[in-house]
Amino acid sequence: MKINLELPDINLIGLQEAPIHLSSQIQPHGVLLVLEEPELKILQVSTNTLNIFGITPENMLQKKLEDLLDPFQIEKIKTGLSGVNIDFINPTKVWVRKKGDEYIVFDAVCHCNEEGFIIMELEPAITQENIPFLSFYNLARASINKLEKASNLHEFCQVIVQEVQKLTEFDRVMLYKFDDDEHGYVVAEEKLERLEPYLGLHYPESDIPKPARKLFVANSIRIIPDSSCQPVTLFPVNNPISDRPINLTNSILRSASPCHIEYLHNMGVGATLTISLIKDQKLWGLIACHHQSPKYISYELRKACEFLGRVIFTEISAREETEDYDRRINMTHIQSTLIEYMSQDENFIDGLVKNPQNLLDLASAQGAAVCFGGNCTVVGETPKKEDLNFLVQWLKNNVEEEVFYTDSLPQIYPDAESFKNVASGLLAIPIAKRNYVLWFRPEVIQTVNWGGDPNQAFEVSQSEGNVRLCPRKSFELWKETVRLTSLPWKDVEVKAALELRKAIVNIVLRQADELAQLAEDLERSNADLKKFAYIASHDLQEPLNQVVNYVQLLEMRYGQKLDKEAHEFISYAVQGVSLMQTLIDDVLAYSKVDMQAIAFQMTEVETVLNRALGNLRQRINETGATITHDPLPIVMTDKTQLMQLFQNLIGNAIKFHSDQPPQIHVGAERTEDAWLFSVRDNGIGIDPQFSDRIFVIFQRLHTRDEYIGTGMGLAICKKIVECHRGRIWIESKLGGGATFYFTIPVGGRELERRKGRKTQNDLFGRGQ
Ligand code: BLA
Repeated sequence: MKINLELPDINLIGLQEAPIHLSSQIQPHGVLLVLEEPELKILQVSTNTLNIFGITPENMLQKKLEDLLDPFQIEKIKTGLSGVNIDFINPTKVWVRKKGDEYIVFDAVCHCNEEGFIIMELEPAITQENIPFLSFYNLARASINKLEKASNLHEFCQVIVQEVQKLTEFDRVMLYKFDDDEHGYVVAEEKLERLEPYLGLHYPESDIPKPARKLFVANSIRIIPDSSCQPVTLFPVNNPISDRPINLTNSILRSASPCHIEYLHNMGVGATLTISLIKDQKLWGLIACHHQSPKYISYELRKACEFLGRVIFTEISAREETEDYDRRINMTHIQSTLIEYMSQDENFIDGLVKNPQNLLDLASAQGAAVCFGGNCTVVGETPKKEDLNFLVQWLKNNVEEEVFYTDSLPQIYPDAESFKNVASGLLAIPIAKRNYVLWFRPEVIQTVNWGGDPNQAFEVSQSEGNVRLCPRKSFELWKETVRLTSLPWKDVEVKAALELRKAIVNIVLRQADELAQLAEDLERSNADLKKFAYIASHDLQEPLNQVVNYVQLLEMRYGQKLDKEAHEFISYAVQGVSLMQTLIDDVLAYSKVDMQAIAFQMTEVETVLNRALGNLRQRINETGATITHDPLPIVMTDKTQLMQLFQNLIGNAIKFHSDQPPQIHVGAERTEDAWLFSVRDNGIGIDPQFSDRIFVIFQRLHTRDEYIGTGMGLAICKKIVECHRGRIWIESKLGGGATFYFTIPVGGRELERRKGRKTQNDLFGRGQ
């Protein structure tokens, strides 16, 4: 809560969080004794003993408990103290002789405090009998029957306050619930008609400071029977053994802090009874009872209320959980649909945004954006793209958590004011630092009804060097309109976003894994191929040579003795061997084309082409081929591979000539980011349906009888082009000649970027 104070150097937190359990003061309607085990020696006593017992506090300190109570009661108390649960003897009726035959009956309640001292508190008994448990039960049962009939949570809360009001007859009974930010509001109220209603009013966090909340978790019922009473101090003030104030956390008589007493006076309250409602070890809310005048109720009745509080609260929790459960089931359904789509799609972002409604419903948002790699894909109502980019930048610099959310973005990121209509609320999950999934909620102008001005929840007063807090005087309805604020993000929604984050991270990781696996497989198959090529060239070459040598020997030595058919067979064998040799060479050539092995350098294409033509000279002459070309550029390539590429393509064009002498033209054309080369011929062409097959390793469209060759040439071409990050394809018609196209990107991406920068420098002048 915002507090406007002009006293910056005052330790507000210290004042708000004063240790109220160490007050050393109690309410005067009872007597408190601090006892030391095992003899139950009296160490401290409240200073009202003279009034109540007729014994001065000083005299009390000379005594043991057995000097005060009769042996039967002492026995009972000692048994209780040595038992498992001290509460079994609470309360014990005890008779203390005041004078002569005058006895006073008390309800004695004992507990052992944190420091190991026994604290016995005596409250005047209303009846002399112990109220049997059954009456307790009957009181509670009637209420529980009614509660079972309540159909919803709201009605249920209303029945609770009605029943507690009937049991206790307090003027006003409220069910007060804490919100996530610790302020609270009245969700149900039963009151005398003439009192002004507090139902629906909100109260600032500071009305019930942290230490008070902590006490309420430990000690779940508390009574202030007379807010105007004068508290009494303990004697001595400090515990004589520890030399410190005694810890009164679980005391029932502990005096309320003066600040709270003032608060009650300002509110016109004479007595209060407060029952805590605890869920998962946290204070969920309170049943707060007010009476305008002093009012005392017995320990038993208080216990009955506490019991009722516990039982009914189990029911509240169960009902809350059912509502939560239904919401969670729905969430889980939405989540799993999203995750399913995401993992089916190659690009998980498509999976997310393909399902706009689910993405929005997951966080009950009106807009969402998936920002990945500098690109934002949006669904529903979102800020404009430029605004999103700045917002993402801001998140990058300011958010480290796995999830970030606010219901008032403009307050922490002022630029958001311009798009408050769509994004006053933001929920964001960062993925791998630079990427985000964002959800947005519009501004909702809410009017919050406060019990008094929350910005002036209290004042700091200074008098005679004493600084203290005073609660506000007015609790009148005070309306605060909350602007630049969206509906708050609920816990379930934040959790759902976190779950989605986990799923996305998993998918991204899995895809990265798959890519790495693919790369690894590829590397392995390349390595296998290289190994094979090595073996082929060395180990196979030798037996092959042997075959050739012996066949030739056979021909030389026995040539005359062999008939014509035998000569024919020998020539087939030689042909086979030479084909096999070409095959081996080709596989070796193929395996050498390797991304890693590429040596990029500035290459004059014309020189390279001439070298290829040189290698093909004999076949050019044999076929009478003419080869022309466009002016050729200088490009970044691997010279040897480019030469091989031209040699294969032109060799191919010569091989598949028609009945005309081959006419081949090498073209070169600059496109935006590459050189486009072409090799056009007037040969037999191919049926377009085979356009892709021809580039596959060992694929042949013709038999060896028609055209010799291994079917490796074009596969090698394809690999060379791809190693240069280019593309290769053919355009052809059967009988209509063919044109092979391939591209060589200009200098690779890196070079392109460097060049771009240089041009800019040139434009704007260097050194600026
Ligand atoms: C305690 N304040 C409380 C309690 C309630 C409230 C319910 C505990 C009940 C009790 O011990 O009686 C507040 N009571 C409310 C509210 C409603 C209500 C919000 O009926 C709404 C209908 N309080 C202040 C300031 C201080 C402060 C400025 O406003 C000073 C720091 C203190 N409140 C304060 C303290 C206690 C308290 C110290 C604990 C009292 C104690 O047990 O000693």
